[in-house]
Amino acid sequence: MYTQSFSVSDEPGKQQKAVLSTESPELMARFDARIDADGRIEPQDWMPEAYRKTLVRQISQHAHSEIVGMLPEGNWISRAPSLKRKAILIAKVQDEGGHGLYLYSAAETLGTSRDQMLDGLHSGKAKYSSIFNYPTLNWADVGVIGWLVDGAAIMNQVPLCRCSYGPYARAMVRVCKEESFHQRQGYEGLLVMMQGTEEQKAMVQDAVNRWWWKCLAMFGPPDADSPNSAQGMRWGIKRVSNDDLRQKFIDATVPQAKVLGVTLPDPDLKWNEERGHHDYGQIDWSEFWDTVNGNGPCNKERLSTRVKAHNDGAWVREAAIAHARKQQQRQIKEAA
Ligand code: BYC
Repeated sequence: MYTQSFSVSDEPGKQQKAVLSTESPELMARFDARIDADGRIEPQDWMPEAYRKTLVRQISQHAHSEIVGMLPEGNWISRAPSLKRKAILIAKVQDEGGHGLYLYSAAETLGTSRDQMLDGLHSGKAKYSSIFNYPTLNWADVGVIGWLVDGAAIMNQVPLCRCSYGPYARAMVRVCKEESFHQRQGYEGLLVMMQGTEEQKAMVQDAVNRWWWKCLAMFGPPDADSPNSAQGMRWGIKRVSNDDLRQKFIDATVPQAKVLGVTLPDPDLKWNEERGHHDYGQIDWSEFWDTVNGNGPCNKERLSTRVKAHNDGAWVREAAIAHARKQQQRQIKEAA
């Protein structure tokens, strides 16, 4: 199966059982008690190997999503319609790079090096969010990514601020503050376009039509088909299930679409008084899995751009290491 390079075994329960059997019952009991009391696990604390692996899998995937997520919007920096929009977009794309760095650092506290994680991404073994494998065709896509993609990301990420693993939870607090600015700048950009010409309004509607369903799929497979959810929730890594987050996102977005003056492309979308939620239509899961498995419209392009950027940046990494070595030698000399 195509999977994360650092995920637990593909054979359900196998690796976990093997590892747990070698782990001390007292340590395990102390860990479980801390989780049950809604306490935090820190890098120096003992943790079961499967918990560590699950975190590395999720945090590294999250970090990869942030840095691959810079690409679809980065394409528009040189074509932004005004200096103001260009400055906002540069700041946003730069923030995403920063989010990737916080997250790689959080994953490093679990004993996996950044080089290992990047090898996983560049070799195509590690996953990143499906959403970044679709093209950005017009300027309204930048607004819609801010409004819907960042909006979905916030919905998913706010509960992660309460994740049981301290470094991940703390990184998410800062990420969420910045994501909230990203979401607002997108929505504001779209509000301006919707007060413009008929052509501008049509661009916004077209972008909404193309991104809506992909954003719903971003939350991951339905709970019944989500192999990692039960354990992730037991460990306090995930706090809200994929389907519940998806529903919260839909309920929050429908009134925003109304204010904006766009239609969400789902004839089955309607308020259900009994459930107190919106009903919605069928998500195309086979298209989602094709994309996750490397066959979406832009997977190859995204990966080759990332690999090229990494290779082109080799001299910067070498120079930084040489500089750090020089400084260290100087400090040793001064201390002698
Ligand atoms: N895309 O058992 P499940 C951003 C995988 S970036 C690809 O439900 P889990 C932004 C899943 O990994 C936002 N793969 O898994 C940046 C698993 O495969 P593996 C990124 C997906 O972990 C720039 C398999 O499907 N956010 O905000 O319990 C500009 C079964 O799924 C996806 C995060 O990464 C997907 N959409 O739940 C703008 C949040 N969905 O790993 C915006 C952190 C599922 O077993 N991650 N898969 O091989 C999470 O919250 C959880 O990992 C997920 C999945 C909800 C995504």
